Amino acid sequence: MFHKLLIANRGEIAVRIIRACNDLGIKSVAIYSKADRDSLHVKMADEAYKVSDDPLQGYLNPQKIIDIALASRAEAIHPGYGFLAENADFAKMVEEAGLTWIGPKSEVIAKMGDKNEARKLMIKNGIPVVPGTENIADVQEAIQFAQKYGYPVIVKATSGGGGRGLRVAYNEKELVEGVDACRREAMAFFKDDSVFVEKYVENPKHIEFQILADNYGNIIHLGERDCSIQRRHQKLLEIAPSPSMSDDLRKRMGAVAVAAAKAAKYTNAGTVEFLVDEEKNFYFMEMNTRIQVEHCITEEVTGVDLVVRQIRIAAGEILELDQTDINFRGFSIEARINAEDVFNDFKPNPGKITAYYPALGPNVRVDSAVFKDYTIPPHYDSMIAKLIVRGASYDLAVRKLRRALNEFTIRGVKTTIEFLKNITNDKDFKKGDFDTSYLENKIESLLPEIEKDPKDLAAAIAAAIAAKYGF
Ligand code: MV4
Repeated sequence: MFHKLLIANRGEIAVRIIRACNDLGIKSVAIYSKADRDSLHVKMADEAYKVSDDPLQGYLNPQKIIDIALASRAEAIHPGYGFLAENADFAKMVEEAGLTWIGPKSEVIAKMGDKNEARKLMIKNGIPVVPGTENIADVQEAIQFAQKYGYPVIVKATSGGGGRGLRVAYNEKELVEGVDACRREAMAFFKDDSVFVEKYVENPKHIEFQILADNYGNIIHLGERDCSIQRRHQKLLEIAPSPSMSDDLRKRMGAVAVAAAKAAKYTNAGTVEFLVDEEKNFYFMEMNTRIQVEHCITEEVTGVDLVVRQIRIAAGEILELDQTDINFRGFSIEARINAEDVFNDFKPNPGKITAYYPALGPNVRVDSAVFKDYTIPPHYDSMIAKLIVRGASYDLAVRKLRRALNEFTIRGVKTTIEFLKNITNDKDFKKGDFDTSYLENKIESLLPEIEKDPKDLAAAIAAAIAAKYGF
C-alpha cells in the first residue's frame, strides 16, 4: 500500500479522498490555489502546497502537480472528477514520472474519450449502441444517414463531454446547421472538430452502471444509478437503484456493462453510461473513466467504499469481491445542493456562508467542503454539498430526503434547497416516473413560491395580512 498520496483536486471530492486516505492509513498531500488557501481540503490534508495564484491554472497544470508529488514523496495521484481527471496526457505523465495514477491506464482514458473509437469498440464486441455513423467527412454523409434512419438525429462531437458538442436536428435544414455549429463548438472547446451522427432517442432515461475492475481481470458491477433528472446536462438528483428498472433488465444491463468494461480492458472504478428508451431498449452511450460526483449513492446501497477500492486496486491488490458478493439494500438518493439563484436561471451565487447546519440523523450523509464563515469563491462550480440519504424502499428514501432537506439550513448564500424540496413533493417524482425530459416540463411549477429571504418573507406575510383584513 502507498504511504503518501497526492490529491489533484479541491472541494468535496478532495475531502472525500482525504477521508479514504485516513481510513487506509495513507498520508495525504493537498494542492491549492490562492483562492482556496482557507479551504477544508487544505486544513484536512497532512500536507498542503500552493500550486498557483491563479484560481484554475494550478489544478490544470500537469507538470506542476507532478513536481509537487515528487518533491513531497507522494507515490500516487488521485485526480478526483473534473479538472485533469479524464486527461489521458496527464495520466501518461504521471505513469512516466514513476507515480501511480488512481484510475485506468492512460490508453484506456484516451480510447474512451474518443466517442467514435469507443462506439466502434463496443460494436465490435456486440454491445448495443444507437444506430449511427462513424466520423463524417462532410454534411452529405449526415443527410444520407438521416434519410435512411429518419429524423430526429443528434450530431455529437467525437471529443465531446459535459453536454458540449451536441445538436439535435428534426429536419435537413437543422441538420446542416447542426453539423456546422457542432464542429465549431467542438473546435473551440476540444480542439477537434470531428463529429458523428446518431438516431436521436427521444425522452430516454439516463442509466449508468458502476464498475470495479482490478489489474488481474476481475470485473464486477455495483448496480445502476438513475441520472435522468438533469437541467442543461447538470444532474440535480441521482437515485440508486433506478426506481423504474426490473431485476431482469438490471441483470441484462449489468452483464453488458461488465462486457463493455472488459472490451475496453478497463481497470479501477468506472461508469458505463446507457440510454434506455420508452420500450426499455438500452444502448451504450459512453464510458466515464473517473470517480463520479454521484458515486456515494452506490456506496450507500452496496456498502462498498468506492474511493478506498480505487486506491487499493491502484496499489495492486486483488479485488476479492465477486458479483455474488454485491447485495443491494434499499434505495439511496443524492441531492446536489448548489449555491445558485433558482429565480435567476440558476445563476451561481457565491459568497460567505453565515450559518451552516447540515442534516444529520440515521441514514443521512453529507459530503461537503463548506462550513460556517467559509466564503465560497466565485471561480469554481456551484455545488457546495451533496446530501445523500437511504431508505428501505424508494418511498422511504424520498421521505428521508424531504426530512433531511427540511433540516438542512444554509444562510448567507442562495441555494437550491427549496427547489429540491419541491421535487420531493412532486407526484411524478414520488412515483419514480421521470426521464431526461422531467425538468424541462416542470421547472416553473417547481420554483419555490416565495424566496425564503427574511425580508421577502416579512413582505409576503405583510401582504397576506393586508389582503385578509383589507388594508
Ligand atoms: C443521446 C440522447 C439521445 N439520443 N444520444 C447527453 C450527454 C451524453 N452523455 C449523451 N447524451 C445524450 N445522447 C442519442 N442518440 C440523449 C442524450 C441526453 C440528453 C440530450 C439532450 C438533453 C438532455 C440529455 C440528458 C441526458 C442524455
